[in-house]
Formats: sequence, C-alpha cells, structure tokens
Amino acid sequence: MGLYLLDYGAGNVQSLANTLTKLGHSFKWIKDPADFSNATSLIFPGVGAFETAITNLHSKGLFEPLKKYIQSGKPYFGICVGLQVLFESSTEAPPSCHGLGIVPCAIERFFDNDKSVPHMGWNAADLLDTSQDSEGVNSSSYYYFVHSYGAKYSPTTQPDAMRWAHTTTQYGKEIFVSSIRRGNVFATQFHPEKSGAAGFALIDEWLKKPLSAHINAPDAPLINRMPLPVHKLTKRIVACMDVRANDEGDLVVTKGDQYDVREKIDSSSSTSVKAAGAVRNLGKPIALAQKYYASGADELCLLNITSFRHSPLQDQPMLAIVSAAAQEIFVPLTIGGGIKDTVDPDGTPRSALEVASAYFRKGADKVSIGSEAVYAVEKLLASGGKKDGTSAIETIAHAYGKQAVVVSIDPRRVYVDNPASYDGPYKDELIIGSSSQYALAADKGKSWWYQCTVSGGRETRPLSVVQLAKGVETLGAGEILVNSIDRDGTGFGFDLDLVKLIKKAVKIPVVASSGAGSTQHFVDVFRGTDVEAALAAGIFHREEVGIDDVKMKMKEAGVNARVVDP
Ligand code: 1PR
Repeated sequence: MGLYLLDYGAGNVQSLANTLTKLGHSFKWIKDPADFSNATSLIFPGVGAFETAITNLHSKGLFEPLKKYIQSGKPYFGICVGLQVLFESSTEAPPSCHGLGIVPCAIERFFDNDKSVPHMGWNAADLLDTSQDSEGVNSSSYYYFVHSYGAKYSPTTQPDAMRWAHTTTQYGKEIFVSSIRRGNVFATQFHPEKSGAAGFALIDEWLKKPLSAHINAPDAPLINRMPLPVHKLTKRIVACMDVRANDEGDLVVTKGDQYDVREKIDSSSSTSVKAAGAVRNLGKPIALAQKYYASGADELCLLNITSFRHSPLQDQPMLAIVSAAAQEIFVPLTIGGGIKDTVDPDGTPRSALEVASAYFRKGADKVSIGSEAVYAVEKLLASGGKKDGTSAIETIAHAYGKQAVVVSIDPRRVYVDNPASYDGPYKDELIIGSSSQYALAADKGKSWWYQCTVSGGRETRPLSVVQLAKGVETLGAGEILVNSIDRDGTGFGFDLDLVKLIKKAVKIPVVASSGAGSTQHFVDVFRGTDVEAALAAGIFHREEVGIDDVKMKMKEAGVNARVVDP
C-alpha cells in the first residue's frame, strides 16, 4: 500500500524520485500489473514520445491496469507524457496508437512558424478558475516545460475536453492546456520535479492532500482566452561547469581562455609562475552546482572536457557527479562530453545510446553531443542527406525524445583576406566585420566564416556551423549550444553574429555561449538575437557577477527572467 511511481522505461524519472526523497516521502516503483492494486496514489512522470510511452505500457502489460486504476477513483498525478497518455491520441504517433482516452481530444504539435519547437524553458501556468483549489499551482511562479506537442486550449470546439483544463499557458500565439484536473486526476504538462521551489510546493501539496479532497475537484469554467501580445516564457540563464581531473587527479571545475585551461606564465607574480601550466581549479563540481541552483540558474550544464580521450563507460567519472548533483538540484541538468560509442576495458562495446542511458538513469535530463554530431553531419551530407538512424543523435532522440538531445558546437573563425574577390567555401555565410553591427573594434575590416571543430577544438573539420546546425536539426537534435572558441573566456561578450547565423538556420531552440563578461552582455544577446538561453562559466566561477545580478539586469531591460526568492 502507499505511493507508487510508474516508469515505462524511458526518460529521466530519477529526478522525481530524488524530489520525493528530498521532501521526505517514501514510494515504490510499479514493477508489474499486480502492483496497481497496492497503490493508494500513483505518479506517472514521463518525458519522451507518446508512441513510445503507449507501446511500452502495452508491452509491459500496464496499459489496461493503469486505465482501471484511474477509473477506480484513486489519486493519479501525471507529468508531461503522464498527462498526454490520458488523451485519445497524438499527432506525434500513427492513428493506430491510442491513448487511454480519458480526456476526449487529441494532442497536437506546436506550430513552428512563429517560434522554436520544442517549447523549452520556464513559463507561467494561469489558473482558469481562481476561486477553486489551485492544486498548488501559483500563477505568479514559473514552471519548467519541455515538449513539442500539447493539448491546444479550444473551449468552443472541444468543450467536453476543456472542462478538464485547470491552467493554460501561452507559447508564441498558441494557448495550450498546461494542467488538467477532474475528480481523482491531476496532471501537468510542465515538470514540477524540475521547477525548483515552485515545483516542490506543488508536489508536496498533492501528496499531503487527503483522499476526499482529491476527488472533489469541480469542472473548469470554459473561458475564451485570447493570446496576449507576448508569451511569458522566460529567457534562460545556464551555468556551465567544464570538469576535468587536475594534475593531482581530483575532479575540478576548470575554465579556459579560448579552450586552454592551463595557468599562463605571469612574470609579475611569483605564485603564478609556480602554478604556470597547471590545470586551473575554480572549485568542486557539486558545490558550485548547488550554489548556482540556489542563486537562480535556470539550467546547469556539466561538461567532461577530457572526453576526447578514451573514456569507457565504466570509468566515466561524471556518472558519480551527475548522480550526486541530481539529488540536490531541481532544475534541468545537461551532461556533455564523451557521448559516443566506447569500448569497456574487457572489450565490451557500449553504444552512445547506452552511455546516454547511464546518464539519464543517474538524473541527467539532456545529453550534449559535440564531436559525434560533426561526424554524423559529415556522414549525412556524404549520403546526400539520407538518414540511416545509427548516429548518436538519432538513436538517443528516438529513445528519449529530441528534447533530451543537445548538440554543442565548438566553432572557430576562419578569416578571409578579401571578401569581394573571395570565392572559397561558405561564401554565402561570410560575415563582413565592417558591416556587422555586432563586430568588435578589432573585427572591423575583417571578414570570416565559422568552421566546425572536434575534440574540444583540437581538430578542425571541413564543415561550416550552418551546415552543422541544419544537419543536426535534420537528425533530430532538440537544441543547439553555440560555443565560440574565439570568444571563450575573453569577457568580450557573446558572438552575436554567430548566434544570429545559427538561429536563422534552424527552428529548434538555441543557447548562446562563450564570452560573457558583464550583466549587460546577457541583455545584449537577448535584445540583439532571438536566442532562447545564454550560458556562461568564468564570470560566475570567478564571482564577478551572480546569476541573480544577471536576472535583475535582464528584468530592468525588459527581458523576461525567472527570479527566485533569496
Ligand atoms: O566532443 O561530445 O566529447 O564533447 C566535449 C564537450 O566538451 C563539448 O561540449 C566541448 O564544448 C567541451 N570542451 C572540450 N574542451 C573544452 C575546453 O575548454 N578545453 N569546453 C571544452 C568548452 C566551452 C563552454 C564554456 C563557455 C563559456 N567550453 O563550456 O563554458 O565557452 O565560457 P565563458 O563564459 O567563461 O566564456 P564531445
């Protein structure tokens, strides 16, 4: 008897388990159909694809028992895919794939003509009836969403289904149902387990509610909501930690200048002379991650920057770090470096999918793929654009959904002597420094294109960033992280030319990275481009500015940001 969690075998369910543990609630996992009769309340968390969820429920013999459990009137809390499976169908899946059919309408894809898809980040959830029990949803809080499909809010055409709606959320010009509630059923499209304190409050309230209160929820009123001029999705701030072993063998957060993480010789300082050549040590990964979470980071990113070496799955030092971080951090966690096919010391081959799965099981929400993405796009172009389903991007996106796959690109500028007479590669993508409104003084009079690299910038490849960005979108990546070797660690500000070039090439969300040197640089990147998020490292590690300072500056400049209470 008691609280049970349903894991259909995909996505990061560890985060919810960690949240419940942190809140002091014990739970069991549904292991077979018989467990449903022991459950007095049930949470079904999920990320990933509708079809995968339904297929797995059927193959594990859980589909009918789940339906019966819900129909029995016992409390059910669905999260993301756990909400979507309650609907009749999804345009993500073939018509033969039926949901539980409890809410009588279909899940549909967002339009991507006015916005990036997936809808990824922190958005508001507006209560339809503020006079009723809010179920712990606070309309002035932000919650973390990550999905390409949802239930469109349609009170005139789908009145029966919309009676289930509890909150709505706007993305672009579309309004969708962000949570539902009727009788014993409550479900959110957003991830409370990834929504920091706001999500904690919501989960805790649901768990503490007596059974009688769960089943007394009245139907929602049908309100004709008109889209607001702008949605409330916030611009995300990502804190990044480059992790590697230092010369003593300890895992530390380091930070390079243009990817060189070793101390420079400084003849004016005797200590620096001693330390010259040592790996810079800016702190411990877990301690820094906790600090950034507490100060309002919207996401955290941990990169294993020595992944270019042979890194068998068994020896991935980052697995323990991810596991420990996920127990303390309740915002999305991206892990990168070494997401590739590897071979264990005993000769056992491990696919990139297995490596990614190991990270998801430990609590990662997304994996970031660098070098392998470049090779995959090279292969895609060589085959005339034919996908073969074998790349790390394709296999991981297929199993966990595209929102779980970030591609991290490490481009470097290639200067071109005379743009007027230049007829070399990527002529169409040339940035003419003298005409770019974003060029630094040092760039004036120069022209360049952006070339892809692999192995942390150690090797350049005959591929432009635009080719890479378009290629990885075709292969199924859900987000692109745009680093810049030229700007990394310089504090000169983000390379807005680069970010704009990539943003124009794709429909998926883009994260700008490298070069942040002041709070104003974040405002510049959000004002100057349509990028969804900005990532920084050194400026936070050296405590030059806090994440809360960045958010305040953004708000002052009219850029929507999620500010957490101190
Ligand atoms: O190729 O899939 O194994 O992934 C390797 C990953 O490690 C890639 O994401 C690559 O960017 C990263 N990486 C490899 N070497 C380095 C290095 O610094 N020597 N770090 C490295 C890349 C860039 C950002 C940095 C921003 C912001 N670091 O992580 O955080 O530039 O810095 P700033 O705000 O201080 O300017 P694979």
